[in-house]
Amino acid sequence: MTAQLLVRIAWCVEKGKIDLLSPHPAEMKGEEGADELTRKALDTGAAAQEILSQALVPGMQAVGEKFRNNEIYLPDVLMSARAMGAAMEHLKPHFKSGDIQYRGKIVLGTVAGDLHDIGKKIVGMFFEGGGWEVIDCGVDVSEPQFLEAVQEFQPDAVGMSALLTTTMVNMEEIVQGLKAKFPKLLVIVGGAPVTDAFAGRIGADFYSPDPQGALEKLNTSL
Ligand code: B1M
Repeated sequence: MTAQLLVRIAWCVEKGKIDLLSPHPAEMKGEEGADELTRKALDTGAAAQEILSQALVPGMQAVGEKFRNNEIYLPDVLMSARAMGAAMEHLKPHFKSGDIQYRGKIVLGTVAGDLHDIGKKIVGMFFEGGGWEVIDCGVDVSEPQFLEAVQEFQPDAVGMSALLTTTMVNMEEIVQGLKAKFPKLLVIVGGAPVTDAFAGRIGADFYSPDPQGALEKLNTSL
């Protein structure tokens, strides 16, 4: 019973089926979604940790791989992120009570001068789906604000996003400020104009062009 529910939840995340009433995807219209099935799984005794690791993580992993291979498009990823979010709402109390252990913590932000946050939010959803606690500092985050967040939340890593060629350069000052004060902190950078070479030049630990890659780097580095 539980195993079947977990498979169905993973499928809902992969297909972006949020709840019973959501019309997307057309072939699942009228079926229960990630919302109802997660509630049911918890009611039938599934552990919140099991739901996270055996349904949400593999579901989002499948989405990430399909997106990377251009088999699905951005709106599909957004629907999957929303389905995962609906399931996560049921799991949140279990994170708070300590039933589920996060893999670690990451502070995330779009760098100073930059107001683009759609991609960064998606990256955050992948991290959450992968079992990471995400502290999202929002957009236009300056070096002092990143430093303050790291001081306060003591994360394992910081993720930065930039969408403008004029703001990606601000990453350098932020990365150097963070590394000077927190040498062991892992820094991952991304966003459309950012490249692997640029990341290396400014002293970031990793660059990823997509959310799945960023999650994989995080999982394998810590
Ligand atoms: Co702006 N904008 N924008 N914009 N905007 C771009 C980026 C631009 C390419 C459009 C263009 O001219 N063709 C251009 C940048 C040119 C350049 O720098 N070379 C541009 C410009 C110029 C501007 C303004 C300056 C326009 C103006 O006012 N004259 C202005 C700047 C404001 C500011 O930031 N200070 C501006 C404003 C805006 C809006 C506010 C209107 C809006 C943002 C709304 C919002 O985010 N809430 C907006 C939008 C929507 C865009 C486009 C159309 C779409 C960006 C987006 O959300 N993409 C964009 C053109 C385009 O891309 N077609 C454009 C979808 C998103 C999922 O992708 O963010 O790349 P992306 O994230 C990806 C990957 O990059 C990666 O994973 C994500 C998911 O796949 N990724 C990471 C991102 N962060 C990562 C972090 C990681 C790892 C991977 O690790 C930590």
